[in-house]
Amino acid sequence: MIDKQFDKETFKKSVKDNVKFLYRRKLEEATQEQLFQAVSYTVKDVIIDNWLDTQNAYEAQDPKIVYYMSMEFLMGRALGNNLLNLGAYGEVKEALEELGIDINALEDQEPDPALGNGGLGRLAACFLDSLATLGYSAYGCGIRYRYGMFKQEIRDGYQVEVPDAWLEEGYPFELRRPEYAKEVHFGGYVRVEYDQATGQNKFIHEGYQAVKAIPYDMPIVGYENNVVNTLRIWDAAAIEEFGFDSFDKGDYKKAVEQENLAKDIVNVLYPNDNKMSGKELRLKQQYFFVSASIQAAIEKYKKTHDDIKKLHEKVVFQMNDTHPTMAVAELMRILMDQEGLGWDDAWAVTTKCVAYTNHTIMAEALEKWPIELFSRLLPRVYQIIEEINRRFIIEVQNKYPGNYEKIKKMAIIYDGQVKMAHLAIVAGFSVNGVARLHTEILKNQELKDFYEMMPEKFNNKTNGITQRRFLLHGNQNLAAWITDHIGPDWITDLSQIGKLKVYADDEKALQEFMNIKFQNKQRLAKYILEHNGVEVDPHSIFDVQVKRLHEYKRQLLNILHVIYLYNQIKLHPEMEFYPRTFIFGAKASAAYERAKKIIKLINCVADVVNNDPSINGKIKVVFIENYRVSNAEMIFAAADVSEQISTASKEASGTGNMKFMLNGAPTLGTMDGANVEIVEEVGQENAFIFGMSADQIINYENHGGYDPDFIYNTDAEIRQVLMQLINGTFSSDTELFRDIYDSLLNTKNCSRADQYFILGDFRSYAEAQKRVEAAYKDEKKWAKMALLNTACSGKFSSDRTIQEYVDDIWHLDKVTVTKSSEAAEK
Ligand code: HBZ
Repeated sequence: MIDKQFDKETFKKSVKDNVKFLYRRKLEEATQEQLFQAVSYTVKDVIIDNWLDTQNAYEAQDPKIVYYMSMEFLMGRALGNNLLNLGAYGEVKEALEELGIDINALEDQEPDPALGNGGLGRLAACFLDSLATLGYSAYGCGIRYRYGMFKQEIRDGYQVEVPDAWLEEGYPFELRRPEYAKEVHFGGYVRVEYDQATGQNKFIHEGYQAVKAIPYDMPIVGYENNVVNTLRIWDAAAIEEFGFDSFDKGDYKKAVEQENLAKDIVNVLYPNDNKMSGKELRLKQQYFFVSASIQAAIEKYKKTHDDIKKLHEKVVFQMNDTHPTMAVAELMRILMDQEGLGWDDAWAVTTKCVAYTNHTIMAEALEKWPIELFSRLLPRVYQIIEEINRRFIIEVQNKYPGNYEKIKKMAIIYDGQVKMAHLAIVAGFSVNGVARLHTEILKNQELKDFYEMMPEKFNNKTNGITQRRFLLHGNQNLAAWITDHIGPDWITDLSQIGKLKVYADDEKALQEFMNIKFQNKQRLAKYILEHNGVEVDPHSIFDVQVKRLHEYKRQLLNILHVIYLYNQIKLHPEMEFYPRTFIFGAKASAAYERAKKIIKLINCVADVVNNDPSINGKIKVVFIENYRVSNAEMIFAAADVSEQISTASKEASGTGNMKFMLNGAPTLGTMDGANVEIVEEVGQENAFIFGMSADQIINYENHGGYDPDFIYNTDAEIRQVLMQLINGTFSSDTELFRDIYDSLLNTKNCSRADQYFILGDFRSYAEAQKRVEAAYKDEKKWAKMALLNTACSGKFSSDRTIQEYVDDIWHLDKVTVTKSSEAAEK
């Protein structure tokens, strides 16, 4: 059992003291924001003791460290999660009640640190939680964006992006560490000098612009194990503070330039999901955090180790997609230019230190940088990549003599571009996909040539999620119920949740399980009423699709099907129809016009359907504004149906699908990503699967033959739905949705009609939806299905995923942290 972290009375006193010293106020006078800050500081004090103990334990035990390099960490709120992981949530809740403070209201004060777009960033956050809980030494390495993911407002049905100034009030769970600042260099040129002494060339980078990288550390609290790891995110500052002496020296312009360069780099997260942004600033961001992180890692290593050639024994860099791939060249640069290793030694170390995770096969997401831009911004790094490429091409030639096709397809630099994935694969000792199907597609399609040449590197690591945030915190009633029935072990070992299977036919248990779901639906209904002004019936089926908006995720299929149902009900008012609430939540990338139009369409359909008295409220459509981690927790807990309807082969894994399953919502989905493994765990009979398979889709893509116009011409009901996009049914502006309509058919404007097979899968989807309705009507059957989804979700914990990364890729040492007597006395 964990040491007691909080004494209630001490805690209360500390909160009062903080209010006094921070704000010169009495508790009763403090605002909610001030209370949030004061409580958070009290919690941080306790965390800091554990943080120090963890550092001591790591110093004593010298474990291997993983550096999880990611442009994104979508952390969600910290206060509640930290309290839970400290094992202090209950006590603190009581202590706050005694002070007249409601812990939920306090938690709602916290901004969501939204330093990520979607799945990739949230995965990184789940991984950090699992690493700390399992007792592995890990750093998250990223960027402290001043503005994270934009806040989404819906005005007149349109998405409007509002800046997310998450740092405005001061973020209590971070620690500025200026003593660990690093310099990062951009631009300039490389001068080559022959070194008499060594007989080697020296490469000297000159004429560069320097930026200072200042780390901010956020604590990552393990679950009741005293471990506190670190998320280290870098802020940028000008090297020389802009000052009056700059005027004197006439360096005014230079000083301003430096200041601006620094400000720009960390200003904002690019809001793209699954799409590359070819902006110079993005490349700067990448190098900025990679260089600072690698410098810090090497510095730390050298404090206690002398042989840099053994770096890989203590350090591994995991690259979260290709965004940090510059780590390869940066590590080579430091090993050669600063540590004095020759190419072969540096390469031997680098290729044992870096590993790469691929998260997508979407062509538009694959990173390619023009060599002109790359070499101008990072001349030395580019030079190193050229040399890696030169040597790799020789290897390819040796393996496939005379086969120039191979070089064309596999080169790191080709057609005037640097291909980051190729660099990551060539240098990485491990290449992994994020679900079994995805990894198979990588091996057999996208990265086939690489797989054939180096099969030993390829492996699968099916994604996972942390049950501590998405059940223990997000669904506290269900969590308590589960613990009552099977004990608390599931919290750190989700495979234990399988013990719930014995309740699958226990009527009382099923009743209780569904009662909790109903309460969660009431909570969400209240939120919807407050935020959307729409009344929804918690007895209706809550059918939910929440995720980034992207054509491949097919929110359009969902809303077109809603239109189809609406038409059916209007045509046959007497037909039996179980009331349904279709809930959407999605941010669209700010520049993704069609995605934004789909949001407008959903809202226009909602307007018409929700206000048509003739359908008796049988269908409601709700678009939840500003979908993010904090409201996601509540949404998963309240969902009946989990919409996972991507075009097969396109969704690498999905992780929302796992969060719904954990919370007892069966999947309505295609055989894509991790859905395949979800169905394998829960059984076909407890999911609603439809649509073309990945093989069929890939086959169509490779050979043509798919003709949406045929479906349009032969299926009158589908045709009616499409016509309604352009005949004024949902907007008096008949041209508003013309682009969406055109995208589905072979019109002159469209090169690939219905690229995501929406019409192709429509009937199959509608039929699966019918099965959902039939199953839901049978209350007992549904309850059993829902409970079995929770009970079979054991595989999808990020604890399992992380243990696989540790066993197969990272080979980390497990550490135990005991509380020091000094901290325990407090
Ligand atoms: O990574 C997602 C995949 O789409 C999803 O299937 C998977 O579950 C998840 C975790 O593995 N990918 C992303 O979220 N990708 C991005 O957000 C992204 C952001 C910027 C880019 C490219 C991709 O330049």
